[in-house]
Amino acid sequence: MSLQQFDVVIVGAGFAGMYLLHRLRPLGFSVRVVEAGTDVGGTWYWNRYPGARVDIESMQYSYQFDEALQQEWQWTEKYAPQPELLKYARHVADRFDLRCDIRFETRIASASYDEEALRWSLKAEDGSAYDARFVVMATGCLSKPNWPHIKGIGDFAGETYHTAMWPREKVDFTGQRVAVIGTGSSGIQSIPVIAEEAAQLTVFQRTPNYAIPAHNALLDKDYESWVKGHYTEFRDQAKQTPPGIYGRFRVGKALDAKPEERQAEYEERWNAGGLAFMGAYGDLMVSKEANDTAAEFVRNKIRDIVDDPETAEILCPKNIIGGKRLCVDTNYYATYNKSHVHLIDVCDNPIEAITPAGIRANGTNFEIDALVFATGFDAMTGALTAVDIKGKDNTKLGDRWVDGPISYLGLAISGFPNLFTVTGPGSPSVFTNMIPTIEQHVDWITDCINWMSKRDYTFIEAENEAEQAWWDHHQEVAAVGIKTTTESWYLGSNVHGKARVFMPYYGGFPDYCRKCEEIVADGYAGFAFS
Ligand code: N01
Repeated sequence: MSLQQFDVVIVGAGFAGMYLLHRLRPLGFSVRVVEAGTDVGGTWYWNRYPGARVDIESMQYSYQFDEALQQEWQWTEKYAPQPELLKYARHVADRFDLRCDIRFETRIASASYDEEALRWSLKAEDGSAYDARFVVMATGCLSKPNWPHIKGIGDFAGETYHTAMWPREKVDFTGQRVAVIGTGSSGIQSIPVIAEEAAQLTVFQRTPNYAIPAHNALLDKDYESWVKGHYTEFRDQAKQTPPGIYGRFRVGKALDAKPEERQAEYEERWNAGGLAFMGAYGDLMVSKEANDTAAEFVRNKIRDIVDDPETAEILCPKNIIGGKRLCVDTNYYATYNKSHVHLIDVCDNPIEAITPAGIRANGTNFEIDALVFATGFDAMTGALTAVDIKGKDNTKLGDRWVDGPISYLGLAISGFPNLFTVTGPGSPSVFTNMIPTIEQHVDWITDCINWMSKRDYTFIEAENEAEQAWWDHHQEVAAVGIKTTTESWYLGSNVHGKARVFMPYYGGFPDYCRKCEEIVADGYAGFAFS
């Protein structure tokens, strides 16, 4: 196959890749997006498991770069389900005529930087090759599935599924004995739906999780009209909050409130539902004692919902609330009241083996017909190091990051010139509403490439010192409070053998944006150009 040359090659056609293409093309750059899937949508293309839906309210989980787009699109539910999110991505691709510059069903295998030509050479698994001045990795934070380290993982003789690689056609579990391993967001969303079909459902839980009810419903038309009438203020206010989400965040301390006030506050937030529960007080992620008040509130809810006290106790998390990503559920805990749903605690005694007939755990053989891995992702770095990226001096990104990632603002990595990452490690990314965060990164990257082009610069590289200073700051911010006291995918501790380093930036979206703006105002301080 012949080599194709572009100004910019973008890897991934999710929300980041699509918006990058839309921004770069009218500026006169030749652009090619290369995507492994058969369609746009990224996360919402791959994650089709039963019950998959967004945990940010739909009215906020959308692009804001085009007023007509945000006015015309109509969500049907408070929290959009995966098929509707995919429909939205497809609508954007059609509306802005993006598909003609996207090559689908093509997985990039390697990217190497030519220090003489100051260009990247990319090769795909299908043999196609691309040459580009710039590469933008728009590969997502949660896109490389994590397969657990369990003996006999490939031995099961029945159908095996991973929530992050769900088949495109409907999977029918009717009459089947199904096992689910994993109780993170994907497990918590899929378990109640699988339980509706399966004859028997056995859930293997290593760490119990906190889930706040979604109270999902059809989208309130009056609310939709109000938001659409005030979109600018609505979006602006969202950007002033740490997670970039419109909502009520209290700065007061849980420990200063009287117990009955606290209870009322938590109750109100539980009844409203969703991630805003953690906005109840400003010290919940700072003080373990404060956190305990919210954690115990949720544990008591679990004890109220689940009929069998023993099962309820197994479901009650012992770690802090908000250490792992909070889950947003529909009927999760109540599902364990169904007589055909069983919970197996594998916290102290890990699953012994996967066998041809099923799962062996706690000395028992569980015979099943279908096995679902809801075991998450090699988050933040997995999709980047899965590509054999070689920068200056032929250094592999995987080697550079063997002790954990380091980057300048989650946007660029020293030693890897002319390569940008969208929502990379060191940026707020997964702590925020992802689409606005993606837009902020894409705007920054596009403006930077355009700025360089106007000055005839062909080389940009994050400087070592600036990168180290940012990373030190990022780690210092993470170390304040109690966030890092829980093992989680934020730290990479869910992946066997992965370095334990806190990856998303915890300083909040507003401060991060200010830092990005200051760097630009300072002539892209911390970057070298030629
Ligand atoms: O993955 P996870 P996820 N034996 O890593 C368990 C986003 N998301 O796909 O906690 C037994 O959270 C593991 O146990 P432990 C969201 O940001 C969003 O659910 O490591 N169990 C854990 O219970 C989310 O946080 C939505 O002890 C094993 C589970 O597998 C992120 O994606 C929906 C095991 C993995 O949970 C990841 O969520 C879905 C083993 N050997 C996802 N290995 C929305 O709502 C792993 N586990 C938008």
